[in-house]
Amino acid sequence: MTNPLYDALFGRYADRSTPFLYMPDGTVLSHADFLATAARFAHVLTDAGLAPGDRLAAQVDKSPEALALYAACVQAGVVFLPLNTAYTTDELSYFIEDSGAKLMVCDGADAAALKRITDPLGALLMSLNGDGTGTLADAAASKPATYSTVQRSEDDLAAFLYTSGTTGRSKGAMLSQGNLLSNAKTLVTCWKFDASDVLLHALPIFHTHGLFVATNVTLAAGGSMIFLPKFDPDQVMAQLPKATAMMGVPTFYTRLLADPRLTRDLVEHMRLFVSGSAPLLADTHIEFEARTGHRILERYGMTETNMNTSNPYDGERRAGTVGLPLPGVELRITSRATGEPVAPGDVGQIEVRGPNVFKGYWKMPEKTAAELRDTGFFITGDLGKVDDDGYLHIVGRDKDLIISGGYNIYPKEIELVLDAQPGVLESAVIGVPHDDFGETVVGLIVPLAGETPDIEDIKSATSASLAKFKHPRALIVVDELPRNTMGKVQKAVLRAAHKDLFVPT
Ligand code: MLC
Ligand code: AMP
Repeated sequence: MTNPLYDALFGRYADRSTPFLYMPDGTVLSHADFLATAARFAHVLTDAGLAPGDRLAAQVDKSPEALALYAACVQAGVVFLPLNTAYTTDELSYFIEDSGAKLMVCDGADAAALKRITDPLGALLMSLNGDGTGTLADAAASKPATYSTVQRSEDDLAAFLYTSGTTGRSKGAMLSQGNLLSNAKTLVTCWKFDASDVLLHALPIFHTHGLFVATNVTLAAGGSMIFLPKFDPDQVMAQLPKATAMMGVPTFYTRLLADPRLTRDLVEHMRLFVSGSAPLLADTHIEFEARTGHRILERYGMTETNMNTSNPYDGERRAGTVGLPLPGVELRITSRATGEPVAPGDVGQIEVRGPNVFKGYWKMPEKTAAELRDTGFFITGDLGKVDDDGYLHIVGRDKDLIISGGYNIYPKEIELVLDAQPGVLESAVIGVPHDDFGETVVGLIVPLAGETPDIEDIKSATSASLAKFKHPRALIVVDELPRNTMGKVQKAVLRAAHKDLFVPT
């Protein structure tokens, strides 16, 4: 039986007692122990009636068991749908229903609230807590430590990751085994990962960066990870001496730089620092090199495509650029009007094609057709240009998107909530520069004639329905929104007017 993703990432380590996860409390989990847990979980999934191709949604704290659930899904051929732990019950309800998930795995503390959603949808519910306990773990305890891996091909789906959209409705990006595997193999080669690597892992494991880049690359190389629950500067400083590589969003690097404990001595032994998910300011790149002697390797990717470009491991890592197309990835810059390539060096839409590009959006053929051309090129929604040496510079976004601390936030989703509040005529949500998160959310509210909206009530309403990272950090009441002759809100004007709100002047 073959299952390309399982075989490459997990199967070959099943009987190895080599270290896989170093936990902050000093415990070490071997590859074999990790895979035994995954196999037991796979039995639970199969016994619960999940067949290959069924979806399993998981909103669980980061833990070895949470990662084993991913491995279990790959082994049982189940499509893994990880969800941000910050999502509210309102948000989760959409993902469970839209994906048609057959099983939802959540923290025990949320089970009662989620049962009210899963029951009417006919989905099963199990719990897995941050300490590895829960009804899933209970059911797994009596299962065998080996599982007969389900046969899959590279075309079969391995995961759904939901990404928000400009309409406010999230889209499930369908990722195949081949998408994930091709990218993992490419990155192992390009970034020279091997079994001696110890990756400092402080990212969440419900997004591309923490799961499909950091984890898959480590697994594909046979290496190990220092598995931290989150980015905590004290833990990171304590663990850096034991690591060979780290991957992070730019906020990790600005926070490290703000800490006097980051010294050349502390990280001299490190092999690699990678940044992505949001723009790394050239200043951060330069300051990091001056302090540590390391040039951060910046790369560019997205949920739908995994990684597209990377600065070179050996060649020049150029600050302010996201490097060169990865092997196997074709990149072109096109005109928005014609869809044809622009002149060399000109700015246009960034399009990519390759084995890394997803299979489309779940049950959304029109959205898929709008972004994924028949030729296989995916229109990323990012704007960029390629310089004379082939390095890609991202110069902006053609999509109304805010990236805060590496999390994507689509203004439309917040505007829909603000517009529905009493006393509100309309709203506009923008991203403004923020010295810690890169960008942060600001909401502009136009009241209905003669009314004074209650800002505290509006904040409570956004808290109830939207994940915390999406909450506007400022809500500003304005008389009207600037519009162009077509009647479209001029967000650039608003961004310029409020650009200094969250950066020290
Ligand atoms: C947490 N908060 C955020 C936030 N993260 N608010 C805005 N943006 C964020 N990213 C909230 C918290 O709930 C808290 O609210 C307050 O902000 C301050 O919290 P904090 O303690 O400073 O945050 P922290 O827990 O330290 O988290 C910050 C962070 C984290 C940057 C470490 O957000 C993070 O790990 N980001 C990584 C995201 C990621 O993995 N992106 C990859 C996507 S994949 P309060 O009210 O309680 O104070 C992708 C493709 C690709 O993009 O190319 O990789
Ligand atoms: P996501 O949908 O969460 O996968 O986010 C993908 C988006 O993050 C991309 O379309 C880019 O806008 C942005 N992104 C990822 N990496 C970088 C980077 N290195 N520089 C600038 N933007 C990036």
